[in-house]
Amino acid sequence: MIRIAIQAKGRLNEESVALLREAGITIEDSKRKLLARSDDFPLEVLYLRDDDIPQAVAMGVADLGIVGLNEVEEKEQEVDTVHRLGFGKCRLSLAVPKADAYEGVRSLAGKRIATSYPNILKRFLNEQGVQADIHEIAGSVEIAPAVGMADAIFDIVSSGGTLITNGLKEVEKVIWSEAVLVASRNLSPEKRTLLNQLLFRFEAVERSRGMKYVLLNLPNDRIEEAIRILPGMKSPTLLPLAQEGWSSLHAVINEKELWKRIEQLKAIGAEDILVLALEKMIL
Ligand code: PRT
Ligand code: ZN
Repeated sequence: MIRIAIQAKGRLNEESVALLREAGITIEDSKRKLLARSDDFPLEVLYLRDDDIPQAVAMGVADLGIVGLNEVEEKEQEVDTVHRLGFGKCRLSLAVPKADAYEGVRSLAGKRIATSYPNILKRFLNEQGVQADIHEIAGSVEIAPAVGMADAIFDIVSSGGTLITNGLKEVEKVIWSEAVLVASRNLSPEKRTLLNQLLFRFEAVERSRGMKYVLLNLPNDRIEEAIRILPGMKSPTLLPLAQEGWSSLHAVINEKELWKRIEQLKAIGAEDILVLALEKMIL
């Protein structure tokens, strides 16, 4: 049995649950419970606030955790970051009021900076050799300058819309974050095996994201060209059709290039093109 801590509610909750589900791990629907068991994998889910996940994993209260890299870096707990999960992407940035002059990090010397991430900010300012007054606040950081609580802020930015709404401009992008899988450093061999099984499943899910399975028929003398249109494939599958001189070709294509490739394939004589959703890619 392995225990994974995920965010109880908030931005990472839904995608964390979805990732487990796509990896074939369903969890009893128990919004009110702190701990829930999976029926189809020896796994328990512990629902926590994201701030508490790094420590829970470091202490061994949970074996694994899904949490923003920003929290891992801030909490400075002894955990291993074993996999980047590709969702919850954001950055931690410094921002100042729009009208303020800004000429590099030195402009922040002696200023008061409001943040919920004092440790990351402290490390950054030390690296830059800049002394400033770090003012830790738990939330609504972006209003601090307008109410006279700070001269600058250091906070999470995603689209940048919140900064604009609050009359601020982003002046330094300090770290990039996304949801990561963290693991305790003292996993038993049994738990390490379960972690490896989980990672194998997560990777299969990630690989299939944005990919489509394409089947088409084409004349045999066009096969070479078709293979050139489908780069990156080790070797597409070819099956002879009952109709003399024709074959069926199966390939995996990234959704982003799907239409371009299909037009090229049509141009060389491909017919009866089927595009199917791809569930999992296991290599
Ligand atoms: O209750 P709990 O403590 O668990 O949740 P929380 O309120 O501390 O965190 P939550 O759910 O807001 O965010 C969880 C994690 O999501 C963060 O730690 C980040 O890793 C990640 N994440 C990704 C974000 C954002 N994007 C994001 N945009 N977290 C917060 N924001 C905020 C940002 O601070 C800004 O105020 O959303 C606002 C909108 O951002 P813009 O730039 O798109 O306007
Ligand atoms: Zn939090």
